[in-house]
This record gives sequence, C-alpha cells and structure tokens, in this order.
Amino acid sequence: MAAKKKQSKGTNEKNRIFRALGLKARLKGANCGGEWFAGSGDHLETFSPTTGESLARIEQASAADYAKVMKQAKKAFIAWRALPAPKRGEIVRQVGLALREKKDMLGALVSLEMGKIRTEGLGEVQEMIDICDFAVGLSRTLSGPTLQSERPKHRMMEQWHPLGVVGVISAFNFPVAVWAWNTALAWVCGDVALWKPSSKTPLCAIACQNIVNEVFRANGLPEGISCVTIGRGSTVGELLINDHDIPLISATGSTRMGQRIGGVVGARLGRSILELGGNNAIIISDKADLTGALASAFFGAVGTAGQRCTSTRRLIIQEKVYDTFVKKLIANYKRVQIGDPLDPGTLMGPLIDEGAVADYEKAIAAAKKQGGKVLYGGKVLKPFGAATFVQPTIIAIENKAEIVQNETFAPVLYVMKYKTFDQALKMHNDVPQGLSSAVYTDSMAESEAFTSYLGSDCGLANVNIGTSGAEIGGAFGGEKETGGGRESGSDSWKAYMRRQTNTINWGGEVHLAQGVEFKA
Ligand code: UN1
Repeated sequence: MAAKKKQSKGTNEKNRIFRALGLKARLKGANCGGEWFAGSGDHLETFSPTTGESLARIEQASAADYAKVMKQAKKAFIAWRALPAPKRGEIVRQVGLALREKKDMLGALVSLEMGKIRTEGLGEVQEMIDICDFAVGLSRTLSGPTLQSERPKHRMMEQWHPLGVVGVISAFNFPVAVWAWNTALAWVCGDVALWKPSSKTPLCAIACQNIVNEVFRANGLPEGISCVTIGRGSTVGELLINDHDIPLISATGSTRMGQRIGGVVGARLGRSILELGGNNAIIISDKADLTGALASAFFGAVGTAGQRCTSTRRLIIQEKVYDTFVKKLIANYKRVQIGDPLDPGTLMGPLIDEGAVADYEKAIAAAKKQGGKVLYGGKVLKPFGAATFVQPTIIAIENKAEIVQNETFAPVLYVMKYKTFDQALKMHNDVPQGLSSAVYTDSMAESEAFTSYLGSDCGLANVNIGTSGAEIGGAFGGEKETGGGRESGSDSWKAYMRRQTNTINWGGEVHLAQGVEFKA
C-alpha cells in the first residue's frame, strides 16, 4: 500500500468505538444471545474503506455453527410467540432506548466500517430507533378485519399469527438500519430473526447484536430470539436460503443475488421479501423550483457516495432548463469535500472497496464508448493511500445506452434531456428496475400524472423531494427487477405473519355455503 498521506479520524477513534460496542481485534461470527462462537477456522478480515487498514479478524460461522444457531432459534420461537404482542413491543421499546444510548458510537462505527459520512451514519441509527418506535405501536395494533358471513349466526374474521424464524440477509450499504427494519417488525410479530450480514460490514452486525443481547438478557428472555451468523454466502447463505425451517427470507442486495435467493426460496415454496437494484431518476420540469431540485439531485446522487439503493442515477431534464441546471449542479460538485467520513467537513467518503472503484471506472469507460460525455469527475483519488475514493461524476448520455440501463453502485449520475412530459415519463420507466423515483414540478397536472397509473412504475414516487432518504413510516421497496418486496412501514408487517381466516358458527345449526344441500 502507498504511504499514507493523512491520518484518518477513524484510526484515532477506533479504540473508543470498539470499547463502547464490545468489539475486539479478534472476534467470532456466531451468536444467539450468549457467548460468541465459531469453529470454521476460516477467518474474515474487515477493513476500513477510508485507509485500507485492517479493523478486525472474525472467525466465520461453519455449517455446524449454523445448525447450533438454528436449533436455538427454533426453540426460542416457541417461547417468544407465546408472549403477548404488546409485551414483545415492550422489549423492542427497550431496544430503541439502548440504541438511543449508543447512537453516537454505532453511527461512528457505520462510518468507520462502511464509509458513509458522520451525519449519514447517525441518520442510519436514527432509522433503527424510528422503526423500533413504529414497531412498539404496531405491537398493539396488529389486526385483521371482521368480515360478513353469508350464513346466519356466523362470524368471519382474520387473525395474524407469528410465522417462525425469519432470515435477514443485509447489504453493506445500510449495515444496521435494514436489519432493524426487518427484525423490529419480526419481533413484534412474534418471530425470531437470524441475520446474515454482508461480509463487508461484520462489525456493525456484531455491535448491534451486543446491544440487543443486553436488553434480552436484562429481561430474562431465552437465547435465540436474535441470532447472527457471519459467514460465507456459499456456506451460511446457502444453508439459510435452503432451510425449510425458515418460512421467510428478507434479502437486500443486487438483482443477481435476489434472482438466486428468490429462485431457491420459491422452489421450496418459502416466502421472500426482495429489495434489489434501483435505477432511480428525477424528472426536472421547466415548471420546477430549480433550487429545490438542485438540492435533492445533489443529495440523491452524491450522498452516501452513490451507494444507496435509492441513490439518484438519472436526471431527466426539460430541455429549456437543462443547461442552467447542469451548470449549477457541476458548480455544486466542484465544492464536494471528499475525505475521511468521520471528519465533520467531509461531504463524501470512500466507496466500500477497490472492487467498487473498479465498477465505477468500468461504468465510465462504457459510458464513453456508448456515446456519453463526462461533464464532471471520472477520477480515482487516494487521500489516505487506499484507492477507494472517487470523484462524483456527471455524464451526459442517452437513456437507452446499455450502461444507463444497469445499476452501478457508485456516484455516477447520467443526465439527459426531454421535450414533452410524456417523453420524460417514457424515458423514466424505460429501465429494468423500479425502486424510487421523483418529479420536480409546480404543475399539478405533471405531478398528478407522475403519481398516477400512467406515471412512474416505481415502488416509491415522490413529488418535489428526491429519490433517496425515505422515511420508515412508508412501505419501502420496488417493482420489476427491484424484486417486489416491501419492508419497513405501513402494512409491510403482514409478510412477517401467518394469516388465518376464521369462520365461527355461534348459532348451532349447520349451514353450508353457496346454498349447497347435503343431507342423508
Ligand atoms: C438501501 O439503500 O438499501 O431511502 C436503503 C433511503 C434509506 C434506505 C435505503 N432510508 O435512502
């Protein structure tokens, strides 16, 4: 590695963060509430994306460790589902309090291990706190309707029961929040959760598990309600998705990964919640408040170094305002402070690793070949020696170019022009993915068209706000290659429960439905 030019804040703060969150230089990758264990002999090393320095070595979970965890999880489910839902909610309330206490250090760990800037690391922990609060309320309102029976003196109703062990597979880019979205809901629904985090961010998972373990222990609850296995996709991942004892797998990651998981889980008729790739665009109309559009496009494309599944990848701009808008955007890009994510002055941290940088470079080369013109950026930077930093990049290109049709998990923004709003809508939907979308306009007709059945085909469609940074209260997820799953707010909880329709005869006489007569 090249000599370090600067000392990162993370190097100085690492010990403080580790101490606060129960982390050490050597760790083990399996846990269901008690001691951490692992016996694979196979070690995973986790690195700071900022400096490239090693943060810790973790012995990964083996197949035998997985079996031990699952045994405990299945046992715990029997006890946990018997607790009334509001009592489960009380535990989740305490998890929310514990997260509030550790917010600062857990947020810093997210920045240290994943590379997002301080305010975004803290924001991610806030999402965890918010979903806990949401789940607490939910624990008293998980409800089904009473329906009208066609038979006299009968009542029909729906109930929702706990489902079982829920498998959660999470990605590096939201190393703590997406787990919390799934797990907080699963818990109040009476399920237990087994988490397989990304191998790029195992420390975040260990820290979260340490926090919840204390809460479960203090309440005298059995081990196994919260479980983690850190391990290879080819061992732990495959065991998890093939396991008939796991009725639901919730997975966040690439479309390719989702195709594999959806296929395997579908073949065993399990249920999956898939939250996969996006190709999120903002349509910027000539009738828009361009100052607001600029702020939203800037955050959407540069925030988290373009590594959100909701990151803005495309701007579809009305031709009359295109030049002015792009010029202003470039001026903003020039002011982006790139550097240590833990430094308060930094606006953009590193990409997760050198592989991500290679994808960034490949995308730019492909865009150039396919008729694109780099308007800003395109360079790899090494402020601390590791080649994990890049310039945020703007490329003028056609929507139909092959590279634009694919998600590149990096701060590369494609800009394009439109004449009519119908054209903009067509371009907008003309990609294989369907996660998040936005329009900037003050025209009611355009705004209504965008959110109508003729408009955006995405799971999230916003007006006068950007594509990223969704609140937890809404259902989160998207259509087409995004996978169709919904997590987080609204009625997403229903996927974590078993629905039961009950018909109750309180009149004594037997009446067959549909008027059928059946008497000897
Ligand atoms: C993700 O990138 O996988 O809407 C999740 C957002 C965040 C969640 C992103 N609340 O950008």
